Amino acid sequence: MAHSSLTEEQKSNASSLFKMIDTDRDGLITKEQAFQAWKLLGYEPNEQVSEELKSNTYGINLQKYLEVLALCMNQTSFEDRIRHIFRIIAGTQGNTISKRQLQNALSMVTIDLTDDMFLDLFEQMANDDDEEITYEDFLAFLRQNGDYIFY
Ligand SMILES: [Ca+2]
Repeated sequence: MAHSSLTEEQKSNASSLFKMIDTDRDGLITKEQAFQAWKLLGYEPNEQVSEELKSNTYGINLQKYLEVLALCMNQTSFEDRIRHIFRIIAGTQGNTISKRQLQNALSMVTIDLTDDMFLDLFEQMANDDDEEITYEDFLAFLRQNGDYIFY
C-alpha cells in the first residue's frame, strides 16, 4: 500500500515518538500503544488501519508505524484532529483541560517531562496564568506550534 506522503520532518518527529513509546527498545511497539498514540495525535484509526495491522501479531516496527501514520493522515483533516485531541484530553463532557488531564494525556503516550518542562508547556497552552486550557487556547497554541507537535 505504501503511501509516502510524510515529509522528512514528519518522519523524523514520528520516529522520535516511536522511540519514546518503545521503552524496551526492541524496535517494536504493541498495537494498543500505536492506537493510543494515533488517537492522541487526533486520528481515529478505522477498519482499514486495523486491517493493515492484522498480520502484525508480534508488534509494529517503525516502518509499519510510519506507513499507517501516513494512511491516518490522509484520512483526517487538521481541524478534525484538533477537535479529536481536545475531546480525548478534556473528556466528552469537558470544556477545558486541567493540569491533571494534560499530564494523563502525555503519560498515555509515555512522554515524561520534568515538572518544570510540564509547567512551562501548560502555561504556554493555557495562555499565561489560567488554570485551565480552553478549546480556544488549545487551538491557538496548536496553530502556532502545530508543526512541532503534529506528525
Ligand atoms: Ca517495545
